Amino acid sequence: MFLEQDRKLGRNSFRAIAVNTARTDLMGLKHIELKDRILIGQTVVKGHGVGTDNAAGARITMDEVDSIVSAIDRKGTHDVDAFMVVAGLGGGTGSGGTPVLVRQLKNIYHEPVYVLGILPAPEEGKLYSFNAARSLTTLIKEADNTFVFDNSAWKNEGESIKSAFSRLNDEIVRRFGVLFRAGEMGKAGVGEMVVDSSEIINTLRGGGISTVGYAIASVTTDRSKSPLSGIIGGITSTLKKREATEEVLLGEDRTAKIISLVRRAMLGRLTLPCDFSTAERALVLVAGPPDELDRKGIEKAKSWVEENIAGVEVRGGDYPVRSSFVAAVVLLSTIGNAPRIRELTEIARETKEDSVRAEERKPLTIDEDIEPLFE
Ligand SMILES: Nc1nc2c(ncn2[C@@H]2O[C@H](COP(=O)(O)OP(=O)(O)O)[C@@H](O)[C@H]2O)c(=O)[nH]1
Ligand SMILES: [Mg+2]
Repeated sequence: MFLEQDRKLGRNSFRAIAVNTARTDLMGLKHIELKDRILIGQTVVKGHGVGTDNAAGARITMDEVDSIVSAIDRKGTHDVDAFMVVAGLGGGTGSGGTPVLVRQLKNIYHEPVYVLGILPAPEEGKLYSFNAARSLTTLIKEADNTFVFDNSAWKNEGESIKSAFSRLNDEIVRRFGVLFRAGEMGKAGVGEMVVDSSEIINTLRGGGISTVGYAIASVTTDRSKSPLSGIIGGITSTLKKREATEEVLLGEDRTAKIISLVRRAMLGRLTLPCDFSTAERALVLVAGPPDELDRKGIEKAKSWVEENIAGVEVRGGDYPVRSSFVAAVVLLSTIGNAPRIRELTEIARETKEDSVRAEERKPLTIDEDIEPLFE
């Protein structure tokens, strides 16, 4: 999805390979070349996937991690700012394989290794929650930081998780696309106070779990205009027009507009809903047409964020882009508390107890010395 956005923008911000134990999962990809799709575990599961067995996912990834790393190396790694492993954490391959790959990448490269981990919705079953809890526990130890996106917080009531994927993916790309590209922009130094990739890296250096807030506002009063694709709008422009133009910027005080937008980003739905007052560090990013990127507004918004999180380190800057929208992205790093993570831990504990009980349960046997009539 990040590659799709790259293509639409005529950029080359991301390089990616895809890894899975299931051939069908790899076949469905549209933006990754065939040679960059790595099927692992062929001798074990014959391209059928590991199902929900994340221990098998981990084992297979361990056995074949060298071929994954060579595929990454072939894409060119000399100029990357960071590595990002993107995976759903509820299944088998992503859940088990991600921590393994992260560890290997950290052993080989100097650049930070991050994860974008997607939490399953409860309707996917307890086993998915169990897998996600185990994977996250391991990731917190292995990765430099783990961004979390919670499917259950983003899917609509009554909507099936599968039918929601493309919309959810759009929400993911919209947020992380702006964040990661902003760091890249820093090198070109076009904005007044652009962020550099090192500032993103420093924001994330506490490790643990991080979450991202986002808000958007129109800069014109022309409500018929809805250019929601592009860097700010994501890929498929699923954002409702009403939602986008909810707050019309023009005519308001530019400083106040930026502050209210940043506030909206932080108080609105985060990729992982959580108590933001427990965040260690934050990064505030305001993207939009240069005329709208008010420096004082960004500084004041940063102060406001600083007052509202646990730590005192708040970095930030602007990201000038051609658009009729202004977007605020707030990265809240190393959070201390999220209800959904606690819920996952709880479900995982119950699932573990259930399976222990199942193992202890043995069917009745007579004496093992008495031979049956036939075997
Ligand atoms: N948001 C989002 N989540 C997805 C998508 N595909 C899979 N997931 C999530 O990732 C989980 C694992 O995917 P699955 O194919 O079962 O596992 P794996 O391929 O063995 O890692 C699913 O249960 C979903 O919660 C997607 O396109 N978008
Ligand atoms: Mg799969």
